[in-house]
Amino acid sequence: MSVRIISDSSCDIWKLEGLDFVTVPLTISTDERTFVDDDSLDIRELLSYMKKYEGRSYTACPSVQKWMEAYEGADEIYVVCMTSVLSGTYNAAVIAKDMYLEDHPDAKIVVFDTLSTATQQVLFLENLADMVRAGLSFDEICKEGPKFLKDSYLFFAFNSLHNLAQNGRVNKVAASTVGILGLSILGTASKEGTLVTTGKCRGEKKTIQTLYEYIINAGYCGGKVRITHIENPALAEHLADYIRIHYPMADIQIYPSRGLVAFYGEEGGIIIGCDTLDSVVARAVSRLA
Ligand code: X90
Repeated sequence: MSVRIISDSSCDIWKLEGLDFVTVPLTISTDERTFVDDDSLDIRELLSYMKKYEGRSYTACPSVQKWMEAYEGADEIYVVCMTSVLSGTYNAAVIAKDMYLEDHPDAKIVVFDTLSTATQQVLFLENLADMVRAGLSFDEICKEGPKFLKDSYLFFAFNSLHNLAQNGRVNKVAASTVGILGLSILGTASKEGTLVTTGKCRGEKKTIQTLYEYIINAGYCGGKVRITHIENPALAEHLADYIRIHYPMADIQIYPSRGLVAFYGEEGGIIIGCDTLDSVVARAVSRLA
């Protein structure tokens, strides 16, 4: 029996060690060009093209057909999608599931809506991978999976919300407060799957301190931290160093973002995902199950 884990390309990772893992790309377009968010995409080129381009730019979720192609050939399929509130990705994956099952009645497919994206989606995928490696059954994983979402958090600091506002993913009032040099806007993924702005701050030091306060208030206590940056490795490293002052054993990993997140987070942006004591306990329990 073959097991496959599939995510949309907003997750920013490429591999889950030892597992069959596939990512299905979203696309980023202008009226002149389309960029597919796969391993051929050059993020630098995408960002510099977007900076110069003056017209409208937008994104599109994977088609039902693309999801069906990704399912092909596997028996037990776990699909992980970004928030269905902000993207049609989840809906397309569910329609593809129903169509795939008509032709492959013995296959098992579950589609998870992370109600988030990026680093929180990475944490979800890692937990899912752990459960698969531990040999949990399909039904057990379907039941345990969503619990991890409740106990992990995502926060971001962006220099611009222009692309989010232009595409109706954040309200224009929140977006209009940025664009002032050196000011970052901070926000989070709500438990309902929306993007919520939570404040603004000036300068790298303040940004790091505030993101650290956010994760501590959310219940972080030294476990996993995943950081995605948009062409800003220094900020990601400094944030990691700051967390390690307080939690020297913290499990931190840093990734450069892929295309979808680079487009919406914009150059210089950073996204952090963390787990909490509850998710550490949930992980231990599902391993024992
Ligand atoms: O279907 C599409 O075209 C994709 C639309 C995606 C819109 C949102 C992308 C956000 C990426 C991450 C910031 C944190 C957001 C939290 C969301 C719940 C940038």
